[in-house]
Amino acid sequence: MQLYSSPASPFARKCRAVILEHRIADVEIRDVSASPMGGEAALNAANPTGKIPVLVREDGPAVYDSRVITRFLDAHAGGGLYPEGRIWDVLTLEANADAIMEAAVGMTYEQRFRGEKGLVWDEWLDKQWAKVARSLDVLEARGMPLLRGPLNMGALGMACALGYLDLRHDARGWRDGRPQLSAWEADMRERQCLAETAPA
Ligand SMILES: N[C@@H](CCC(=O)N[C@@H](CS)C(=O)NCC(=O)O)C(=O)O
Repeated sequence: MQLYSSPASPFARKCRAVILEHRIADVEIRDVSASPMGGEAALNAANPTGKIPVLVREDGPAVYDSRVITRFLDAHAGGGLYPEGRIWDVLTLEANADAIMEAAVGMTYEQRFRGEKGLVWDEWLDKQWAKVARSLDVLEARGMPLLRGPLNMGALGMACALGYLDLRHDARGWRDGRPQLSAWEADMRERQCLAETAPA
């Protein structure tokens, strides 16, 4: 199998982290170019929406998006990241991590692509950041037990989301006023599967 990926994508990082965490040997990472303004042909052929990540399989149709791939890979490796006893909490945490990434990646695109045209809408950027900030406040107030427990896919996804905030939106200072989340993230980034997938 091949995972269409790119080093800075937090969605693709989730999948690469699962591959490393489970030591999955039969997935090759292939870096492709993805952009809302047009990605490469092979990517569009594998996923008509032109988004990464995509898991291309020899024995079946391609699998996307990241939440489907992470679940596929976890099952492929025998499971563990989606504990049945907490499944709805874990899936909701992963969905929240993805929503943070969507808001943050959208902000990056607004600045990069619309910025080239002088069309950046600051109020829209702030409203996207508000989604991120509210999510992090909820985690700080009552999300820490699920983050700190045995490793699950929601926690892994959230670590990737926070890593992307550091990469692209560091100036917004997500750590301010969130000491528990900051300390948790500092521990998580040392895990091998996250250290080896850290965006440059
Ligand atoms: N919901 C998708 C989102 C993936 C996504 O937005 N990936 C970005 C890169 S970080 C992308 O491919 N952007 C290209 C585009 O928007 O066309 C998932 O979870 O896989």
